[in-house]
Amino acid sequence: MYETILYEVAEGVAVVTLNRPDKFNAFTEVMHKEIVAALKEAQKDDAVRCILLTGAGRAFNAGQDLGEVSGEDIDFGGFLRKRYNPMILQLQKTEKPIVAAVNGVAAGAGMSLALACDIRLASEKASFVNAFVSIGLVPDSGGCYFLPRIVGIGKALELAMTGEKVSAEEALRIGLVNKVYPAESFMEEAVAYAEKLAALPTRGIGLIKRTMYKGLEMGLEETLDYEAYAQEVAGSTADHKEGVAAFMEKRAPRFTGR
Ligand code: T3D
Repeated sequence: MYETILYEVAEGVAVVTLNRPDKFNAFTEVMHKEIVAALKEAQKDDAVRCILLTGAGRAFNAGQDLGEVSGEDIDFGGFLRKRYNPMILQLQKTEKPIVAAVNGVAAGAGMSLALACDIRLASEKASFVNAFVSIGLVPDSGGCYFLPRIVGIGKALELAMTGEKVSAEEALRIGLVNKVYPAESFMEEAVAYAEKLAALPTRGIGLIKRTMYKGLEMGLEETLDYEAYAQEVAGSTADHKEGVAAFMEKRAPRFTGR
């Protein structure tokens, strides 16, 4: 059904694999559209309670396919607004946890894509390259938004201005990724991590995601108010009732995502 990605659902997890391995999974117009479509499909499907985004072959994603644009006179603003921005906004709009399983290099907008996911898991073979500066460009696709929020402005400016490669080990040290796993068992570990998230209260997690990101933009009073609203919604879910019942009955909860 998709040309440039693979989409598979099992055990509550939709695995979206960027699938142009010979081009390091670089973005094309079709891939942008398909990622947005896959995220919408996962959002609608009650069987999906976590999304795992990864790359086929050696790379996670190398940003824009430069072969697709070289020699073209590009309207960069229009290009980004039409192709990249809707993808990044769709990641944010998806009220389910999105985990990036960074299997190899994430460069340019591929790095931005990983940054826009909620959690980043890295193979010990992964690396991050803010490659924009090497071709005279500015971090896009949310790179100027997420990178300083994740690693702090000092490190973000350093990575963006130098374009230097960050290893998985260094990425863990600076908080760019949440966990690093051995390359041999990486996908098993990443899927197991996603399955654990998928077994948690999905609506509550969706509300955590929305409220936390909103909190980045709001003052304390507004955030407190939004938390009160989000708690009203979370407090009315079956998973909240189940969580409390399980605690009182001293048993493990069985969350259904409702
Ligand atoms: O129009 C616009 O540009 C606006 C949009 C901007 C968004 C952006 O993402 S701008 C940034 C674009 N991306 C880059 O500049 C990264 C370019 N690639 C690299 O710097 C390096 O390839 C990597 C750091 C990603 C990996 O280096 P390395 O040494 O591990 O691998 P390699 O040998 O350079 O690449 C392996 C293959 O993937 C190679 O193909 P080949 O020679 O084996 O047939 C290479 O051409 C291909 N590849 C890697 N990146 C891209 C790519 N092909 C097309 N587009 C790419 N971005």
